[in-house]
Amino acid sequence: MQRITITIDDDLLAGVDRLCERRGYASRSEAVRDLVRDALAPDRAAEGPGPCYGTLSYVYSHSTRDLAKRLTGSSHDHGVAVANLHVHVSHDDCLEVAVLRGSVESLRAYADAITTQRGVRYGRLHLIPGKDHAHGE
Ligand code: NI
Repeated sequence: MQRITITIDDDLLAGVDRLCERRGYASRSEAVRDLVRDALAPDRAAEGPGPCYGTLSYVYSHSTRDLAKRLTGSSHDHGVAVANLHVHVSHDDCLEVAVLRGSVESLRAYADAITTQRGVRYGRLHLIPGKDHAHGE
């Protein structure tokens, strides 16, 4: 562990303190470490050897014509989705969370194929470095 000193304006620091309060971080340092980890995760996933993991979450309207069928088709074509969670959130909308495994490029391509479909909203890909353990960082 190294100690660094950073300069931060009052508003931003107030935001950090609110984040600590809301999420229950024991210290500002822990909050900042998590923010940096989050920011670096896509780069580290891309740099690391072997496959990475990710989650793709999105909401879609199952009443959009053939959308569910097309989404399932994309899953089969890309072969990166290893698990899926489906929740009916309202009469029209479904929330889907797919756990993905593969190269960063294949995960991004899959996410693009899904989230650009008409009727898909709030698509968000979260890349997670595959190889190294985050414990004790
Ligand atoms: Ni549903």
